[in-house]
Amino acid sequence: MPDPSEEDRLPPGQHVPRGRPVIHYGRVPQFRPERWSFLVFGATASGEEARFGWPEFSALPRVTVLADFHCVTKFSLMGNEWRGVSAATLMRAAPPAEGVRHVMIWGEYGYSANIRMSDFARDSTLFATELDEKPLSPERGHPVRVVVPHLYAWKSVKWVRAVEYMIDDRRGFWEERGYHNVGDPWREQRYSYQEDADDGPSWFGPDHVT
Ligand SMILES: Nc1nc2c(c(=O)[nH]1)N[C@H]1C(S)=C(S)[C@@H](COP(=O)(O)O)O[C@H]1N2
Ligand SMILES: [Mo]
Repeated sequence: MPDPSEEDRLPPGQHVPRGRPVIHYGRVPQFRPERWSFLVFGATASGEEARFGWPEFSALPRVTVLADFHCVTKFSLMGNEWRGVSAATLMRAAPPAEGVRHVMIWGEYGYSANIRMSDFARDSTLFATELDEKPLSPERGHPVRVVVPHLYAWKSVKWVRAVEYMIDDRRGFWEERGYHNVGDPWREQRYSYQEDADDGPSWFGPDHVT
């Protein structure tokens, strides 16, 4: 039987599936700690990029976030206990320049997702290393994945390797392929045809007014 409180927590059009689906595009990368690095680049406050090796990243303080997780293909994974480094902690370690309004999150093999700085800076946005008190499994993003629980799950980049601070918005992997630039599940922002003019960058160049 579905838990009634879970039903109340479901955004429109979502359901709780049997089991816990894993999905991603492409293959699961191998983690090699000695080769792994995490880069913060783009419009940083210092003008320099910041690089964290695995030991440096692992030394950052962790928080726990309890959150549901909504895939645009309409299943939701309820009650996940994520543990990891909050976006706020990362921003203190490698601050953005003034005027940064958007962030591109980069995963292995060039997967990417753009989010607004206001979404990145939420308390519940984190770089998770654990799910339900266990290290992330390889297919869930080991060693680190992003979790942005209040947006559709394609924004929660697995195998994350970099964060790019941006003054102007750019579309990520799925946002370029017809998915909504913002992706709020409570507003059912699934597809780009639903976008208002201020939800995303123009498709036709920066000077084009739509
Ligand atoms: N690097 C990477 N991250 C990704 C994806 C991907 O294809 N590559 N897929 C996204 C999508 S569409 C979803 S629904 C979630 C699925 O997370 P899960 O496998 O832990 O359920 O991961 C997201 N993060
Ligand atoms: Mo998804």
